[in-house]
Amino acid sequence: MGTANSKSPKAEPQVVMMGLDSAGKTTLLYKLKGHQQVQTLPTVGFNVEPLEAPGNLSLTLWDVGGQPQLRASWKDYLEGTDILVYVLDSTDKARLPEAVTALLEVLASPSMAGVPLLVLANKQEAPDALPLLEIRDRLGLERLQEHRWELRACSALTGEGLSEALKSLSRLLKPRSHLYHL
Ligand code: G3D
Repeated sequence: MGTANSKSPKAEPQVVMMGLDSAGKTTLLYKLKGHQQVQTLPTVGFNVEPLEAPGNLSLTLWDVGGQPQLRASWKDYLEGTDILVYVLDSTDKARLPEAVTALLEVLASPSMAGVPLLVLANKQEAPDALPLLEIRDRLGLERLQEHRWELRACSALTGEGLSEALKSLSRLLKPRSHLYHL
């Protein structure tokens, strides 16, 4: 995605991965991809990291916590997004409301109309992780009318659930799949 309004013609799916800081996004990508130079673009004021992901996916990684004043410019960066991957720290009960608010704000952006959503409930190997059903309810996923979505449990630490997450990603990238999965 690079800079705002600088899209080249689309060759591969544009995946935006978001979540609060410490959700585990970077760990997740390292696990999926192996080591790769992560380049932060500090000029835009939040962390935006372009990366290549398995399956010829062009991926942009965002931290969305703590910068509400910058959210007005999101629409410039979200344009052309094919799928939103939202990573949650399943152990961070205190910041779950903030994570939900940030997700709903992103989904409300006009650029996100109809864009499918994959929620990754990360850190599920931790003994104090919230169960998936509770996460589904707290996020209000079943009330999302305008987005196809899937919710997957995973652990970026152990790698558990990541192959299923990639399958969900390809399924959601296929147009007109209308199945909703837990
Ligand atoms: P971010 O890129 O979303 O900001 P990071 O998050 O990938 O930097 O991860 C933040 C912290 O969470 C790191 O711990 C990382 O090791 C940990 N983490 C990531 N994924 C998992 C997981 O699946 N399980 C557990 N238990 N921890 C995870 P540190 O201690 O380095 O801050």
